[in-house]
Amino acid sequence: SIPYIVGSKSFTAVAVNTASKAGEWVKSRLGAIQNVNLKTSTSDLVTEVDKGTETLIRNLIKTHFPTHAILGEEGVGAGSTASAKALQEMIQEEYLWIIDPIDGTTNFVHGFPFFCVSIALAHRGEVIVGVVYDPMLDEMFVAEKGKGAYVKGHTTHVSGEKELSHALVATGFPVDHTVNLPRNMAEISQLVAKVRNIRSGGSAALHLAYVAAGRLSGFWEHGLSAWDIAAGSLLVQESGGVVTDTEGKPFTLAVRNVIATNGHIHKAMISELTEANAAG
Ligand code: 2AM
Ligand code: CA
Ligand code: CA
Ligand code: CA
Repeated sequence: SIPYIVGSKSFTAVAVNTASKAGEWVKSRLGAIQNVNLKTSTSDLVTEVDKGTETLIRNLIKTHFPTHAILGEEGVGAGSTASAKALQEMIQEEYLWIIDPIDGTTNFVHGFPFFCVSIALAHRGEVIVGVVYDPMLDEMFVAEKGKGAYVKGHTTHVSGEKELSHALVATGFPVDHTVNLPRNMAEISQLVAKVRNIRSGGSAALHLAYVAAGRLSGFWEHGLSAWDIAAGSLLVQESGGVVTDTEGKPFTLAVRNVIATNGHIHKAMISELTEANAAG
């Protein structure tokens, strides 16, 4: 079994404390951003707060676990996702922290209060701790592999809707306008008439936390990276939900196109997505 405690330091305690400090910092910078830079397009933003917060998180993790590897969005070359090869190498590491200092940067820049800090710890490619922290609502979502998930002292459970017609689902509009956006549009057209409604809040990690907490019945998005989904995937699984790729293949950290649901609507959602793509 995996040791959750090394010396006196619990992995989960370090993840939670780090996310808390990072989230407080991000919140304190809301409305005080100095520089917004474009990465790949006018929809792909980064601020000095993203970079500073990633440095803060890296330093705190290194203080406690100097031998652990760290993969973070802003530590990778500008505008790039970690190459498949680099990711495959990194997930061999015994312990790999996977961090997104601000998930929902566009929201952060515009003052739309839906963004979070995402911190996960993977043991040889399997996520064992996942923490998503929303500093605006002061909600710390925490999951430990095999031990469940909780927020503010309450165990989280996915929602109970069994029919698509009763489901509230979310998606994210892809920044990549070539392949992923047309596909996503076809899927939205297909699903919007089948489900109760669709939301797009702009933070994949927070959407996953909301599936875990039963506030959304499901979520899917194309073109995501490991740091968007590492923590949130464990939250959903430990809350009784299901996470796969959009074709239904098992979840790994290398999956780009993700669907997470309460389990009951998983097959039905995948078949609607498949139908949308066949028609498109
Ligand atoms: P970010 O805010 O950390 O960049 C919104 O649909 C989701 O997509 C967010 O989780 C956002 O993460 C992510 N995202 C933003 N730009 C992206 C890009 N260029 N490629 C992939 N995902 C991106
Ligand atoms: Ca980004
Ligand atoms: Ca992200
Ligand atoms: Ca980010």
